Amino acid sequence: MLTRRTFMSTAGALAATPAIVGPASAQAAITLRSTDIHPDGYPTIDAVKFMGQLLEQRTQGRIKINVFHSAQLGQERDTIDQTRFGVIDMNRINMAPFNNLIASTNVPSLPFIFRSVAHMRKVMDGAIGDSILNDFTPHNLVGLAFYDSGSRSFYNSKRPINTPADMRGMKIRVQQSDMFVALVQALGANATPMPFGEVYTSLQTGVIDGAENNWPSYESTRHFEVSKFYSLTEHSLSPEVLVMSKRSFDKFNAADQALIRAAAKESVVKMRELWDAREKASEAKVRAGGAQINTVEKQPFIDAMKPVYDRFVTDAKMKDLVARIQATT
Ligand code: GTR
Repeated sequence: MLTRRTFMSTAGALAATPAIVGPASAQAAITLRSTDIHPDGYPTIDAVKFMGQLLEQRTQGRIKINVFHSAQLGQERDTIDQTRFGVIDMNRINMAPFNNLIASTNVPSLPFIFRSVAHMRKVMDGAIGDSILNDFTPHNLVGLAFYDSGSRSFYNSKRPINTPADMRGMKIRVQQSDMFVALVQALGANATPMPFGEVYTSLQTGVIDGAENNWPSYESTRHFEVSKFYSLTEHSLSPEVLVMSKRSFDKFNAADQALIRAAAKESVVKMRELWDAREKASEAKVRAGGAQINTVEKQPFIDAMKPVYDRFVTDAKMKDLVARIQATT
């Protein structure tokens, strides 16, 4: 829903004299509503705010973004349809909640697909990333940019995880993605898909034994207080994505659309600066807060998760994406 700040009397005047002032849509100030589940101050929030500042400057205040943080507009999966229908204009969300809807989004979420953060950035910034962004269009969404999400590792309240066998029988929360369910099942654990906002209480009450996430989310949610064993499996670098409702996007003329796309891409640079700093700060905070961190030998996890590729990388297009990612140096 675009919030138009044009006063009714002005709109009436514009409608009465279109030849002089031009089309009303080119004049009206617009505030885009953007959703995010993270709290204010999280890098994804500040990056979208930065994008909003760029747009505001470049349009003399005509286009702005209002970021609704802390899941004020709903948990991730619930916000997808609202964004598709144009109730929400923009959505900063992880790739995982799209996995069941858009096949190619599974690819960058796959376990151990990226060799490093640098590898992930190179792939997502290039032609492979662009082709995945384009796959949002048939779903009434415009893929604007990818943001970093670090690497996801398992944490739990029972014991340090050193090998897949240590996870056998554990109840692990995953995002609402069949691929993540399969990834956890491949380790012999029980996967419980659940919205992000329910994880703290579920850990606290023992509904689940653990979950998986990056340093900043493990810290900002305070999951480390109720799930102190954080084992550095670093099994997925599933990136964040910034999408816009196609309905909202189509209301802009081509010049404004280009400004929106450019500002989104520029916010990626800002986001990475914020992200790199936040990862370090979050790690320090959880260590100081009593989290027990251990590194793991990754090969047994890589081997155990191989069946996930067989099950999810099925069509020629996905096979090609995986091969191209692996060939990217
Ligand atoms: C975070 C990510 C969120 C969401 C969350 C989760 O790292 O930024 O978008 O995916 O993980 O686990 O639900």
